[in-house]
Amino acid sequence: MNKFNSTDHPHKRLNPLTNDWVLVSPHRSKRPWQGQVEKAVAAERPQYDPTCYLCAGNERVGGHRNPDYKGTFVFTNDFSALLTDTPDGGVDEGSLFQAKSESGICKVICFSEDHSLTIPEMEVKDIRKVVDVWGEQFAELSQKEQINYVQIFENKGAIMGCSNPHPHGQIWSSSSVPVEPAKESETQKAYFEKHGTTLLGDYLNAELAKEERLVVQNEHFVALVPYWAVWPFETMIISRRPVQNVLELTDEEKDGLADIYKQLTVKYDNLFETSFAYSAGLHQAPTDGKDYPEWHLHMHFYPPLLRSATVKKFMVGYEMLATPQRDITAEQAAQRLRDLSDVHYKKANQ
Ligand code: H2U
Ligand code: ZN
Repeated sequence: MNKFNSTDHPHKRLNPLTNDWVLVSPHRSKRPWQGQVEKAVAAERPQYDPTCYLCAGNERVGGHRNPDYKGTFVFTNDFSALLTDTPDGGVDEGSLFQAKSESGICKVICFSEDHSLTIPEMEVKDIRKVVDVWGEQFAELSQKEQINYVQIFENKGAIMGCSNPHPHGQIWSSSSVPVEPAKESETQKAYFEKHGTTLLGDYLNAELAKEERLVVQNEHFVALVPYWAVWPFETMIISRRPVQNVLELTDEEKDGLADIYKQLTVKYDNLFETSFAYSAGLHQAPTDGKDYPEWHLHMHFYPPLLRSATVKKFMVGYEMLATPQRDITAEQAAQRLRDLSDVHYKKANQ
């Protein structure tokens, strides 16, 4: 047998942030594809939609009316998954029946009054306003005794379960640290204790030297396809300077975050010439008042599309029962994204 190489041979890769593995089957991306390849023809959206519950001046499902806002607008989710007045307690019936009370605050952030826009179509200066809202909300929520973790995220596109195309994101803040950030907290701590540097700082330096998986970058942030990516075009945005949370970002770094958010999502839209769906969000240190020098702020993007505007990757079968699996390698995905134009296709086609 010839020598192993990761562009031809099946292998598994470790995600050092979660200690999970992903199976990579690069030989399979050479197999013929006979499924459909379609462009999604999305109707142009108006700048104002009288039936949209996020547009300025409109009434929401819960009966509240949105103000006549310009730019960003934040409100408490009318159907919050977590509530502030949940009593302490739980279920403790041996090792098989365990439950713990959880409380928290959920908010919705409208990114713009313009119903027709999405992040890749917004101006960097307006995305910067979104970054500022993240900072304000993080500051406010993290000060609350009861809130020990703040999850900022964006669900984009109907196939990600997003209920409304109006540009918006959400914040769910909770009394305990949820599963994914809890895993990352442990791995980053162990790494920091061993090496005295952040896991993601060292990882970023290694990726900058290899140049195989980089997608876009600016002075303060780098977007790349992580070595251990699970979703076909999964990416991460990592700050060049290790910071624990958005509050530590300088003004220039906040501009940098807005800029790379746009750069990356323009590439995404250009990939299949469609408004590219994803779930994305920031991972930051817990907000329980302790210091977390090991925590390195980053943003994950988990997009489901695989082959066209309509063909998505399904996490089923082996993925559900055994281990997530991908065909196209992280390196191939990064190369495809990198090679795309940095001008949004709608602008280019005008
Ligand atoms: P998506 O980001 O997944 O589309 O969710 C939108 C949120 O908006 C969802 O959590 C909330 C829903 O509870 N919402 C309101 O708070 N008020 C409304 O009038 C409708 C939707
Ligand atoms: Zn709207």
